[in-house]
Amino acid sequence: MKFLIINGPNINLLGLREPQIYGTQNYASLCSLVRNACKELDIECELFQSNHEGAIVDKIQDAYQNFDGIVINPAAYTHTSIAILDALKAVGVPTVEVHISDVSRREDFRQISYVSKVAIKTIMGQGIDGYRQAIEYLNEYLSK
Ligand code: CA2
Repeated sequence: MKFLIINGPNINLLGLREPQIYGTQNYASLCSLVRNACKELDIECELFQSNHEGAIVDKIQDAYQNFDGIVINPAAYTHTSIAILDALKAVGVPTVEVHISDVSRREDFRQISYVSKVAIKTIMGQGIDGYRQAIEYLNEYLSK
């Protein structure tokens, strides 16, 4: 099995500021956690981070017939991007949405998620461990 892990804008700066919201771990730690979680389940993985909406759309399109599942934290694009939603719908690859913080308890402008409309599950407020939970959920979903 092969998973694509996508992170959106500014996730590469994790750990730099706002530790009360996003924790103290940096992006390198997030990548290690993801690699270890996949290794434990014998899943191949590719990590992709971009600050550009179109680059994320391109990567989702590349996932067509190349990946069994997608874990995505679209970051701020969660709340704005119909293009990312449409790309996920177009490729039809089972997708789990992750948010490090509990967006449901934050500002009004974070209350809409376009990706939630296609995601088989959304995990939020679990810190970076949410990525492990997403990988485990996707693995169980695809193993059924
Ligand atoms: O909680 C999440 O995972 C978010 O997707 C993170 C996004 C935010 O726009 C979403 O509403 C929720 C922001 C990610 C990066 O934010 C940083 C903030 C300070 C320092 C470094 C990164």
